[in-house]
Parts: sequence; C-alpha cells; structure tokens
Amino acid sequence: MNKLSFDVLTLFPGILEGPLNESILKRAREKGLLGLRLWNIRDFTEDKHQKADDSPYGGEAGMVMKPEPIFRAIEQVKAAAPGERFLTVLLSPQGKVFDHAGAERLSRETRRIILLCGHYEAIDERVRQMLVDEELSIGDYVLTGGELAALVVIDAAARLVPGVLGDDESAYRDSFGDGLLDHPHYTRPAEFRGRKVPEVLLSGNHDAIWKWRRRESLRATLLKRPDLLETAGLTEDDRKVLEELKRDSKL
Ligand code: 4GY
Repeated sequence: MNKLSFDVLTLFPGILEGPLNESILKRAREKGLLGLRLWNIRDFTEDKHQKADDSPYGGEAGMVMKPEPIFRAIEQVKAAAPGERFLTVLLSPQGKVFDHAGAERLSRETRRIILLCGHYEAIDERVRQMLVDEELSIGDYVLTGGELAALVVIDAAARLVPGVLGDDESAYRDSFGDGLLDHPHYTRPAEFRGRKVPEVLLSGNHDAIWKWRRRESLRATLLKRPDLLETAGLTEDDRKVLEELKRDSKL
C-alpha cells in the first residue's frame, strides 16, 4: 500500500493543527493511511528577526514572502525523505480550480505532495518558477492565506483513499463520483412536526428505493446545478426521468 502523504509548508501551522487532529482525518493518520507533516517556514529563516516576508520591489502595498526560507524549507523536506519523489503544489487563486476529479487524482498520487501555503499579499515569483510543479485554487475568491485551501485539498483527497471512510461512511463516497448532487436523506423519527419521511424509504423495497434516490439526485441537480448534467454520466433511464421532471415541472 502506498500511502497518501502531505508535507505542508506554512508560516501558521496552528491554522491546520486543529482540523488535522479531529474526526476522520485524525483516524486516517492513526490508521497509517494518511501521512502529514507540518513545517513552519519561519524555522528556515537565518536572520535574527526570523524575517519571512519583505516589502515588494516597485513599491505597492502589502508584503511578499521571501524566497530564501521557502527554498531552504523545501530542500529540507526533500532531504528528510531521500529517494522519494515529490509533487510541489502552490495554493493560490491563480491555480486550476480544484474539483472532485482533482481530488481523485491527488488521492492516487504516489509522490509525496508538498503543499506550499502563501500568506500576506504574495510569494516571490522565483518560488513559483523554480519550485512549484502546479498551482491549485479552491475557488474564485481570495483567502488571507493558503492554509484553509490546503486543508480543503487534504480533506477532499484523503476521504477518497480506500479505508479512510468507515463502512457506514463510504456509501457517501459516490455522491459526486457520478457527477450528480446528492439525494435527500432522512433518519428517525418517521414524522417530525408534521413532515413525513417519504413512504418508499420505509417500504423495504430496495429496487424502488434505489430508483427514488436516483430520481431525487437528478431532481436536485436539475434544480440547483443544471450545468452538472452536461458532464454527468447519464443513462437512457436517467434522461427519461429528467424529461419527466422537466415536463411535469413539479420540481
Ligand atoms: N482561492 N485557492 C487560495 C487563496 C491566498 C496570497 C498566495 C485560493 O487556493 N488558495 O486565496 N490563497 C493567497 C494569499 C499569497 C495565496
């Protein structure tokens, strides 16, 4: 088994520590299915003020992360795992937008993944040019730093690693796998404040239940994210159901 491993480089490891030590990610690490190391870029400064950022050349507002500590950090990360191969990823709004396909690709990655988190305004361009293999964005907005984006990437990739989700959880793995939105879910009680759980779910008829769920997934996708229907893997039956949903417009 080759394990999914991340080395996260950041000026603020505390942002990641909490989430990585809770719930499913914590359990995945304990099971040895997920490797995670946090590296504080400040530890790789060499001046007495441990300066990791500086004002930009050309004069504009904000601070730019200095190249030297990042270069030293990445060199040390690589030296700590001799003979291993690495994929260095910069989290930034300029990257390719991270989606389910991206999560699947990373979950199968055999190289150790270095996640480089920028903070402040920017990172010195030479870091991107000389060290970064690819840039990933979690969406078209700007964060105060790449740390939250790194968490999103780690979480989405880790849950796709076989064994990370328990048996009870793994049923949900396909929710986006087929490119459709999830169907509604219900638990006890069978009636709550006048709202009943759909009869079919109590019927024990698994074929009918499967059909209902598929129909509700298609309904939710048609209603909330019709763009996803273009790329979803739809069967002939799915297309018939969609036509029905549109025709009846009892969405
Ligand atoms: N969006 N997706 C994102 C981000 C913060 C300045 C470079 C994003 O991934 N990262 O907004 N990152 C910036 C802050 C330096 C990273």
